[in-house]
Amino acid sequence: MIKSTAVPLTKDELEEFESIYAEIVEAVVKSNASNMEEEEMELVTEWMVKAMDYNIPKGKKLRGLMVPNTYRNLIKNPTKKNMKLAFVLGWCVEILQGASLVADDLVDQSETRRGQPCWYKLEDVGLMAVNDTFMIENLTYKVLKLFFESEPYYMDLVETFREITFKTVFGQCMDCLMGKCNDILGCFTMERYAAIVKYKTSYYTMYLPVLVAMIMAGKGSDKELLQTVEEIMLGIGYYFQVQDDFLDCFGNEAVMGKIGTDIQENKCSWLVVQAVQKCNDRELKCLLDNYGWNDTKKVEVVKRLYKDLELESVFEEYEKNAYIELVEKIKQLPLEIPGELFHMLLLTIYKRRK
Ligand code: GPP
Ligand code: MG
Ligand code: MG
Ligand code: MG
Repeated sequence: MIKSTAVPLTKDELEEFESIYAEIVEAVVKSNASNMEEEEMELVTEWMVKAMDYNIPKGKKLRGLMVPNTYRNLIKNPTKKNMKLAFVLGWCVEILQGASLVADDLVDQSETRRGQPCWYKLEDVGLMAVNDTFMIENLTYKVLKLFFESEPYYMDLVETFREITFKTVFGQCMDCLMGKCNDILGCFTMERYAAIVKYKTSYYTMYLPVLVAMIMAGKGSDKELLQTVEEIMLGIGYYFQVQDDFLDCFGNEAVMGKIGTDIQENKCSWLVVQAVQKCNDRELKCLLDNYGWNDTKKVEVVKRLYKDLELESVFEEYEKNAYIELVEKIKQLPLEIPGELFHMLLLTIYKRRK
């Protein structure tokens, strides 16, 4: 493993990033108060803050931190004001992520997230979570407006968040449609898997944070450069989702803070695609009989089959090669974009266990 020479965020900067969250909440609360004068609406603001605090700041913040990280490596000596804006922009990505996770846990029927019950699982939330996904998603645009409206690149940011969210919901739709498929051989192919991952995960997880930082840094209109960056980030995103799928079955729930549901939900997961490719006729029959049921015994049978097919070592081999391939691609990046930065981003997820 080679070390990256990119400039990481300092301890002070990490602390500043954390502390800006409270400032963002304060700004939207204040904006609510001046836009909705009815006393009753205070209850809404109270609920909003509760939904925000539960769903936004408690994650790894991998995506959010990528924004200032990227900005810092694109602009050598950023002003204090712009660095702060990069932190706020990072939180915008985290807000969108918060909304996405609330929706994802609903459709995936998950139990826990980030070490706590999923939002929709709370007694006083339930299906209100559907409205809360709209609320949290819209907060992304509220925060953009409150902090970026006077910047020349404001509309570019809005359009970018909108476009990428649109791609993500298409990916989620495809992911859920596969969950209804009972033609294992026809549905669980590598090509289909790649399409789902590109849309549901890679765009918003990997390309969005880098793209918005590039827009802030004035590098958002070089089409060729953007295409190169898109390709590399989609590659890293694919690797990220393969890890997520592997951990869904083989990860430690306590470390990850979430309990896997891919087998129960009949997901087109990397593991099932690998299994289909390795299965003999008997094993395929076993998969057909047991995959996609919310039944502990059946889930155990599938996990046993994955073990027998040695999917853990298939994953280890994949991970090793994926890293080497991605580093090779990064080395070929043009000079106007700092390759070390992408290497640093890759290292933050390499061999992750959560
Ligand atoms: C990951 O799928 C994809 C998302 C979390 C995207 C959500 C986006 C929306 C617009 C709803 P996953 O279900 O494997 O993630 P996890 O394992 O974290 O539940
Ligand atoms: Mg999920
Ligand atoms: Mg999902
Ligand atoms: Mg998953």
